[in-house]
Amino acid sequence: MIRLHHVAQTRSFRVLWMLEELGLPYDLVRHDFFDRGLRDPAYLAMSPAGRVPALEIDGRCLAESGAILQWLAETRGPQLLGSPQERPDWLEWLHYAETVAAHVANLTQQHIMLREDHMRSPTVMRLEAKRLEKTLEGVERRLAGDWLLGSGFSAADIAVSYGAMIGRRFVDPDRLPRVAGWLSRCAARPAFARAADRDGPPQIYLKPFYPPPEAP
Ligand SMILES: N[C@@H](CCC(=O)N[C@@H](CS)C(=O)NCC(=O)O)C(=O)O
Repeated sequence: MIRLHHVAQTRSFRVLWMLEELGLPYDLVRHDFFDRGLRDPAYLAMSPAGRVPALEIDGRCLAESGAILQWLAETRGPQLLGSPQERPDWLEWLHYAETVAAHVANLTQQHIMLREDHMRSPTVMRLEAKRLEKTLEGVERRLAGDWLLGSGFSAADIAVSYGAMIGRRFVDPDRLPRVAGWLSRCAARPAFARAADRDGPPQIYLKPFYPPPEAP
């Protein structure tokens, strides 16, 4: 039995998509981002920081989306590990995904979670949007073919593209044509479409774009 603890539009989408790519049967447990459910002691026993994703698998519960993707690829989907020669690149991208996602998370806090204007910092919002853009420029420079690795689609694409897709709500992607093409190829995958169907109604990002505040 595999059971994914999930909130729509969050990093647990990475795992949802990976499970669909692998064609594995799984149960989905939906959580609410805005109630205190993720802080419940029973949930904290599964996910130390009370975050999603958490995956019940192989008689335990595993947190951290990067670790989960790696475990799934190593145990059930070697075709998503990239070629052996590219394993260092695969690992680099798997972790780069969190370099991207950290800025997305900060922007999400600033634009969405902090509900009152006086709680937000326009300086942080502008800075984080620039820093997110820099991480996506890094992807733009490295993308040479259809996928992050020369050997083809892998879990690295799943890991990094989640942050890039949400990141487009904070950074104008028009300046990053290779990233835009790569994201279209990701979205065209049948497993992505199945995961998107199961993701659930949007809870967090209700606008297509959240512009940075004007500089004074
Ligand atoms: N590095 C962790 C980060 C997990 C994480 O922060 N998830 C967010 C959603 S994207 C979350 O659960 N936030 C709930 C909270 O902060 O209370 C991973 O990749 O799984």
